[in-house]
Amino acid sequence: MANSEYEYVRHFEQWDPSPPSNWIVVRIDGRGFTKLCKKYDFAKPNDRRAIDLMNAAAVEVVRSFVDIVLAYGQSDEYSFIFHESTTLFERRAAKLATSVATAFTAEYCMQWSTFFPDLPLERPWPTFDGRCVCYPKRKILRDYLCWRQADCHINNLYNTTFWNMVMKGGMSATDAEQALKGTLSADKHEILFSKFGINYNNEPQVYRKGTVVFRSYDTAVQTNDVGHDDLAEKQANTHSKTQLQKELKRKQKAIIATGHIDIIGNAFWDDHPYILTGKR
Ligand code: DGT
Ligand code: MG
Ligand code: MG
Ligand code: MG
Ligand code: MG
Repeated sequence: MANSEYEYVRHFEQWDPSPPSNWIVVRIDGRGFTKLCKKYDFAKPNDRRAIDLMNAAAVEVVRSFVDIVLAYGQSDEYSFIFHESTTLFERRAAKLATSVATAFTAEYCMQWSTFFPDLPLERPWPTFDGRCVCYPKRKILRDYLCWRQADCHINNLYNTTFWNMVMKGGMSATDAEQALKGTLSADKHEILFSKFGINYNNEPQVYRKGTVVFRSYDTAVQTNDVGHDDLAEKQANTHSKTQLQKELKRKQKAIIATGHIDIIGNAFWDDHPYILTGKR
């Protein structure tokens, strides 16, 4: 088709592909959630309804983007890991980040009433920003996830101690903040135990570890999941389907699992080697 005289404006657009063979992390984060949590009176330091809503939205995002191999969330943020070989949107950073952030925002708002049945969502709607970061090696991607989970731990230990000092200990926020200044992890454990009888290590895993979302190919689960029609179709199509189509179908059939698991150590990765290798 002939170009119009206006066509040249296209050249002003930025082409922003993520470099090849990099793991692409899209991290979304709630906009102004400090205010939002106050407005809707979220429980402190953790509101289980809010966390469950974040996780429900993340599960749907993982379901709808088959190239996401794992997601990790805590507080008002979620990191979605796209496989290093993804070709989605020609790996364009803005397209990936905006598509994930808007899908997450839509899910979060749609499912709000399920988790907050007595609290109608008013304007301003919760929204999430999104950014892409590329990691050229599995080791660096693992370190990225360690960073986010360590952040979850550090913040949760601080917030748990702080809010116990304020709500149970009757301290003012300023005094509690002052008292916690310069304290180490062990000091906070000690305050929680000696003053409030709380063993921090017994606090719910969901608060201490955050949430991991991934595809599970547990054979027992899968067998139940695959109906007879599907099996017949599978057999009939085995030879005509390309490897890629089969792989896609397999991913679509997988169970989207969530867990409040340690991802800093090796155990989780050793148990689920296919997540980063793609091999099963
Ligand atoms: P931003 O991201 O720059 O727009 O600013 P914020 O306000 O979203 O701040 P951010 O993302 O650094 O920190 C998350 C805020 O959300 C922080 O103030 C703690 C709050 N928050 C997250 N989850 C909970 C919860 O379960 N309960 C309560 N009370 N607050 C929470
Ligand atoms: Mg922020
Ligand atoms: Mg935020
Ligand atoms: Mg945040
Ligand atoms: Mg279009």
